[in-house]
Amino acid sequence: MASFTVNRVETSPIEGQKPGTSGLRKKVKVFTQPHYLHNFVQSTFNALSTENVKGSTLVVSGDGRYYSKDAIQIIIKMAAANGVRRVWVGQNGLLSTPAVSAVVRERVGADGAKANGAFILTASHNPGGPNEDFGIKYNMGNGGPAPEGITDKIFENTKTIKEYFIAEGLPDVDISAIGISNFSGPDGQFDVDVFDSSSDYVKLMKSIFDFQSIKKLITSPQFSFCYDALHGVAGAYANRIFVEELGAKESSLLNCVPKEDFGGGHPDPNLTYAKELVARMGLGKNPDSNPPEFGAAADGDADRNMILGKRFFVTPSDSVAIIAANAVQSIPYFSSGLKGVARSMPTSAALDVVAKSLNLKFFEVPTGWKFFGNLMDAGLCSVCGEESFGTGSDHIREKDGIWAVLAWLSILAHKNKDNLNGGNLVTVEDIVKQHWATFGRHYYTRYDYENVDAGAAKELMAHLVKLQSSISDVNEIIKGIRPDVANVASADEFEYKDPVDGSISKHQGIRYLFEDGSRLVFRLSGTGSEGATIRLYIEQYEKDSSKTGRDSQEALAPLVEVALKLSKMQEFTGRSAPTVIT
Ligand code: VG1
Ligand code: CO
Repeated sequence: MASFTVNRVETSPIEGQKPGTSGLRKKVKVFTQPHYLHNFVQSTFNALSTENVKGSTLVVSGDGRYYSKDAIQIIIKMAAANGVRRVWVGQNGLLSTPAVSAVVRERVGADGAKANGAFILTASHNPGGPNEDFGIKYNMGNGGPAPEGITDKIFENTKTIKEYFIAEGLPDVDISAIGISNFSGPDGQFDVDVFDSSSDYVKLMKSIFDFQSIKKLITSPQFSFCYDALHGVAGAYANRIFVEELGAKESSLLNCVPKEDFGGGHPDPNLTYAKELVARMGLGKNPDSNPPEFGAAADGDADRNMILGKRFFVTPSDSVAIIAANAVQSIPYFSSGLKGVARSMPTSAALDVVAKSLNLKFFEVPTGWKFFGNLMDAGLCSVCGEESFGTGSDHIREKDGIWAVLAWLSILAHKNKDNLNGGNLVTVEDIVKQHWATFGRHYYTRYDYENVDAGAAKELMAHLVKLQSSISDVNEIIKGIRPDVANVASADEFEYKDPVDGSISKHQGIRYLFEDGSRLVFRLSGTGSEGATIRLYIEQYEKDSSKTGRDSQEALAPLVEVALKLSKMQEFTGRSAPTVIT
């Protein structure tokens, strides 16, 4: 057994190591500066309680983006030096974000160990490569992202750090080969356990869904299927689940080989960046002529999902509402009922309407998955979602891209259980339109202005807050822009009091709430690595089922005009159009 000693390295604080919506995300060039990653990892160890470090079990893996392999070796050496007992690494350093959550919650090591926490190495939907982004975040023993109490502490530690500990002499571990390596250090034995990236996750999915009925759907000649991993880590799961377990054709998988640079693309599953899938599904500029019945895509770390039907886009806000409305009948895991549902504030109120009609507990939380975890741990929430292509449940404590696809396939399988021998297929579009007919439709769109000048973005937000002091002035301005738009009833900055631990999160987005239920929301992104990204969310409710079939950009045009003029978007940012419209 190789032995190692501990090196104490002097360091000094590095500016800007504040974790954002989901961890610390920066350019690779920033992360590879001397001490940069080390400072953040040591600051995290120092923010945790002793039992989560000394003698603990730590998962370290991620979406496989550029710099992950080096980062994993550094974190292993720092874990050893800080008295961690064992580090678990997915083969080749690959674990999707939901799989990390599943591993933390479910995996039992050969020696009976359970994980105390995890470092997830990902910048999610941001591009990867030597000139692109890297990221790191810490998840707790419940499998969910560290709450703000911990991330604030980490940030404070980064501002005062003087030293870190690393076992420089520990040899690099071969993370391409499954197996356990043992070492001995000053605190005793230290192990690195490299394990199969997908087996724990696949086992969990099989315990939630009825794979037999999904397989019947997928292998039926009436159905066709397509999945695009955008070269993210979802590819490591897609073949196992969709092809091996569920009988999909190999040709139904697009971009399912994980790549360090995501093939040069932007691993963000939306109508702009998932171009190939969008075309294959008969949407976009050069649509294929015979699209599949169902298509889906994932982001870099596979926690996001985009759901498409034949020539049809399902908004993520509708998706979570439809899953909630159909979960009990279609998904065995939920057969005894839902404990409650939750959405992030900017997500449309489609879920609210379902919750009301099914008499379910309902919660509205700030953006970012960490806020759902407390609700789930307290048994208050079963299904939740965000407008940003994030959907999930209390099976883990992260959003889960493949879970969302399996949920949709389950709903389709359930609705078509008597149709697969020649009857008319109930399609994705049918399900969504039926949902609108029952619950009404929330027209919804999001405008993203990426990489705008940070100062200008702040000024725009300050302008919007200032306007809120007089609603009558706001209504005056709006009447001048579009007299056909309803009056604003109230306006505020969203603030959240966690019903479980009472913690308060302020400044979580600027809201303008209209008398007819329409909403405008403005937020600054907390996941970018450069400049600022302004997100504008626009929503309008239509209850009349004869009016739910309009094109959403057309239906929302008056509100969009109000939002852009009220915020003085072009004046502040110099942008005449957003970078991405969803
Ligand atoms: C974005 C989304 C948010 C999501 C977060 C992390 O945050 O809006 O809903 O939880 O990304 O998702 P922001 O602060 O940029 O708006 V992921 O897949 O990047 O971990
Ligand atoms: Co992600």
